[in-house]
Amino acid sequence: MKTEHAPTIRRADYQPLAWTVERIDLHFSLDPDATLVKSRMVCVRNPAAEEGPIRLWGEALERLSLLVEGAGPAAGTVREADGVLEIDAGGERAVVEVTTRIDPRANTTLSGLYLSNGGFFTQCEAEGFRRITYFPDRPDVMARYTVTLEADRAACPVLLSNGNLLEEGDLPGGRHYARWEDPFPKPSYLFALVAAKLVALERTVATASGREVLLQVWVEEGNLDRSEHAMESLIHSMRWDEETFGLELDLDRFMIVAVGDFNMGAMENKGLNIFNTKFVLAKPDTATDVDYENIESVVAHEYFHNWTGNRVTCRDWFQLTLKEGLTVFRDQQFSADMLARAAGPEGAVSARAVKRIDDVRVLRAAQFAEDAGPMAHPIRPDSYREINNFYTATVYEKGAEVIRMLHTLLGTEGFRNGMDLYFSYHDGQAVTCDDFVEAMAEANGVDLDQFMRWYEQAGTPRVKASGAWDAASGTYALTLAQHTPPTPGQPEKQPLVIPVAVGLIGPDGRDRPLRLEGESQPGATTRVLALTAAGQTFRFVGLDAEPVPSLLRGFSAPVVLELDETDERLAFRMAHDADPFNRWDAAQRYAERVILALAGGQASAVPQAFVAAFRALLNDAALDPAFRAQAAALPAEAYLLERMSPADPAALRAALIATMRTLGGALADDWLALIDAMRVDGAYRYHPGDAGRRALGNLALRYLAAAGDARGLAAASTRFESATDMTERFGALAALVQSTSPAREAALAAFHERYRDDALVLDKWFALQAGAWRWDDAVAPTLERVRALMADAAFSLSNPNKVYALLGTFFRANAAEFHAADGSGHAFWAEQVVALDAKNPQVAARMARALENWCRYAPALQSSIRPQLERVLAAPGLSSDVQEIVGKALA
Ligand code: B3K
Ligand code: ZN
Repeated sequence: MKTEHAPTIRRADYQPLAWTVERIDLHFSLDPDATLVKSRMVCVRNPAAEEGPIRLWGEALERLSLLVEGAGPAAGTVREADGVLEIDAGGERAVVEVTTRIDPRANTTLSGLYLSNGGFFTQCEAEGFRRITYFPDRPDVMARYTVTLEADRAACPVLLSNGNLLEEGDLPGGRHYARWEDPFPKPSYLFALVAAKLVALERTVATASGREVLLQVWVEEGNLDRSEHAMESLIHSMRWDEETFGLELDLDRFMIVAVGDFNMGAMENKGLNIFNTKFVLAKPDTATDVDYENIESVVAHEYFHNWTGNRVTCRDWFQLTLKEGLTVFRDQQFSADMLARAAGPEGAVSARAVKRIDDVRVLRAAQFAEDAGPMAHPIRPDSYREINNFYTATVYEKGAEVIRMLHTLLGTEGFRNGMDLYFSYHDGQAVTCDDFVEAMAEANGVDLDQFMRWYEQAGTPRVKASGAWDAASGTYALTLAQHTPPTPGQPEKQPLVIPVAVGLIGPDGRDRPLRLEGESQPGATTRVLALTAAGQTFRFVGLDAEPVPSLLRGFSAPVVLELDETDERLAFRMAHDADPFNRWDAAQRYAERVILALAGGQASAVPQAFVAAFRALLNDAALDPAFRAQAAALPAEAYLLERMSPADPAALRAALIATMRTLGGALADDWLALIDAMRVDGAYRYHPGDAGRRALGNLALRYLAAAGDARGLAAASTRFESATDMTERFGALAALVQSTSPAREAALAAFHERYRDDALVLDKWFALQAGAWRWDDAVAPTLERVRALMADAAFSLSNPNKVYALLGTFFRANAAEFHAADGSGHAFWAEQVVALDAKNPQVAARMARALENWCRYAPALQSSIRPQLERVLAAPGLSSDVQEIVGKALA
C-alpha cells in the first residue's frame, strides 16, 4: 500500500540505478483471487552508475520465493523497506527469480492486474508493474520480455500480451496457455496482459515499406458492430505517421482492447493498447459525432506513442511531457489534417480552425485554472509526491502548446528535421526533455536555451499589447510586454520566447501586407513576431490608414493576451478578422465581457450591439456550420470563473442564463430557420461536414429551449422522438433538460428505458442530469438528483466512467449547483472523496481536485469549503494521492 507519509520526490535527485534488467521471463497462472506470478530476471550492472545493490520495487505483493543465481540468497544480503527490496550481488550479471501471489479481485485501484467483467486486465503506467511483481519499476530500465499466460479456457478464451505470439495450447483441468515475446526492449510501464472473453475485428494492411501487419480491435462479443470506427481510425493514424513523420509500425501485430473499467482514456502498452470502452465503441445509435471524433483522436494518440513514448521513452517521470506533450501535439495535428481533408480545399482553413478552437477551449478551461491554483507546475515538474497526480492539463495540453511553438518557430520542415535527428540519436533510449529540445536546436542550427524556460516556469504568461499610430509616417508601433505571475515556489519569472502571430486589418476589413521598419518590401499578411524580452516594440511601416491589430492569431502561444479593445473593435474583428481563430476569439472576448458585466452587476441586460454582432456571425452563410457553432457557443463556465475575482458561481450562472435567454429569444427566428437549414438527410455517417450541421442544429435547439420558446421546445420533443442517431437524439434531450419544459422528465425516462443495458450511453444520461442548470426555482437542487442517481442500479462507485459522469460532472461542470450557498455540495464532496479513496485513490484524487482553487471563491464559500478540506485531510488511511491534492490546497 502507499503509505500515508509518501515522501516528496525531486527531479534534481535523479540517480541511475546500480543494476538494470536486460531480460525478463514472466509466467502468470491466472486466478481471480490468487494469481501466481513467476519472474526470472537477468540483472546487469549499470556501468553508468555507482556501485550498489539490486533494487526492486513491490507493492501489495505476497512474496512466496526469492532465488539469486538459482539459490536462496545468503543471510544478510536481502533487505526490504519502504516498498523496495534490496539484494546485494557481486559480478556483472545476476539471475533473480521471484514468485509472488496477487489478488486481482481485491484490486479496486485498477492499477496493476485487476478484473473487469470476469476478465483480467493490466494498467502499469506509471507505477503499476510493482503491483504485479518485484521489479526496478522505473522508465529508465528497458528490458526484453517473454510472457506466458495460463488461465481457465472457458472464462478466458483469449490470452494476450505485448509483441508476437510464440505458441499456445491446452493444459489439463480446462486450462490453456499462450506465450508471447516482445522483440523491443521496453520499460515496465508498457507491459500489458489481457485474459478475457473477447472477439476481434481484424484487418491485414501493408505498411509503407510493404510489410503485412495484423490489426485487431478486441471487444466483448455483443460489441463487434461498434468496433469499425476504431479500426478505421487506427489505419488512418498509421498512414498519417508514415506520411508526416516517416514513422512506420514496427511490429507484425497491433492490438487494441476495450475494457469497461479503466481509470483514464487509454494506454499505449507496446503492441497491446488497452482502451476505455468509451474511446473504442461507436455506432450511430449509441455514439455522438463528438464521440466519433474523440475515438479517432485517442486511437491516434496511443498509436503515435509507439514512437513518441515507446521507442524513445522518458528517463524519469518528471520528463512525462516529453512523450505526452509531443504526442498530444501529434494527435492534434492528425485530427486537424483529417478534418481538413474531409472539408476539401475550400473548407480546409476553417476546419483546422475549428479543431484549434476545440483544443484552446480545453486549455483555457482546464490548464489556465490549474496554473492559477496550488497545483501549478511547469510542464516538467520539479517535484511530486504521487506521480499519478501529474498527468495534468499542464503536462499534456500546455506541453503540446510548447511543442506547437517549436513547430511555429522552426517551420514544418525544420520541425521534421528535428524529429528525425531526435530519433536518430535516441531510438531505444530513455531520455529527457533537454535531449528533445537539443535535437530540435541542432537540426535547425538555432539556440533554444531561452526557450527551455517553458519547461521550467509554471504559470500562464500575460502579454500586454498596445499600439500607437502615426498618421504622418504611416507607422504603427506595436508594443508587447510579457509578465508571468508568481506560482507556488516560483515568485519570480524570466522572460520567455513567445511567438506572437500578428495581422493588421485596415478600415475596409482587409489585411494589410506587413512591412517592418528596415525591410524593403511588404511581405505576408500574418507574421510571427518573437517576443523574447520583457518588453519590445515592433514598428510596421508603409500603412495607408490606422490598422486594427489581430494578435496571437491561431493562438500562437499559451498566454493570456491583454489588449484594450472597444466593443466596436471586437464587433469589427468578429466580422472581418481574416484569421478564423481570432474571429472566434473576438466573439468569445465580447461574450465574456457581456457575461461578466452582468455577473458583476455593472450591467443589467445584454447590450443590443452584442446581440447584433452575434447575429451577424451566426448567419454568415460564407462560414461553415461547424465554425458558426463554435462562434455561437458561449465561453466555458470554468473559464469564466477563472476570469472572475472573486469567483462567484451563483452570479455567473445567473448571468449565463440571462445571456442564453436573451440570445435565444431575440434570435428565435434565426434559430428556428437554422434548425431546418441544418437538417442532415439520409443515413448517419460520421463526417465532419455533417457533424458541423448537427452541432449548429443542436445549439439552435439549446438556445430556443433556454428561452422557453414554444416552437423550439416542440421541435426538440419531435426530434427527440424521431431521431435516428445519437447526436440528434441526445442533442434534443439535452435541450429539453436544460430548459423549463415539462417534457424533460418524460424524455429522460424514455431515454433510460431505451438504453437501460448500455453502460456507455447511460454515462451520458448521468452526466446530463449532474450538469443540469436550474432554469426555474421550482426544480429541486441538482445535488438531490445526484444523490438519487447514485442509487440507480446502473451506478457504481467502483466504475470510473460512472464516477466521472455523475460526480465528476457535478463537481467540475456545474459550479453553481456544486457551490450551493448552504454548503451541501461541499459536504457531499468530502463524503464521496473519502469513500472513493478507499477503493481507488487515482479516481478519488481527480475528484478531490474539484476544490483546489477554493481560495479564489467568495469568502462565504471559502468558509464552507475549508472545513470539508480539513475533514478529508484528517480521514484515516487517506492515500498519498488525495493527501497531496488536499494538502496543497490547504497549504
Ligand atoms: N499514458 C497514458 C496515461 C497513463 C496515466 C497513468 N495514471 C495514456 C496516454 O497519455 O496516452
Ligand atoms: Zn499519452
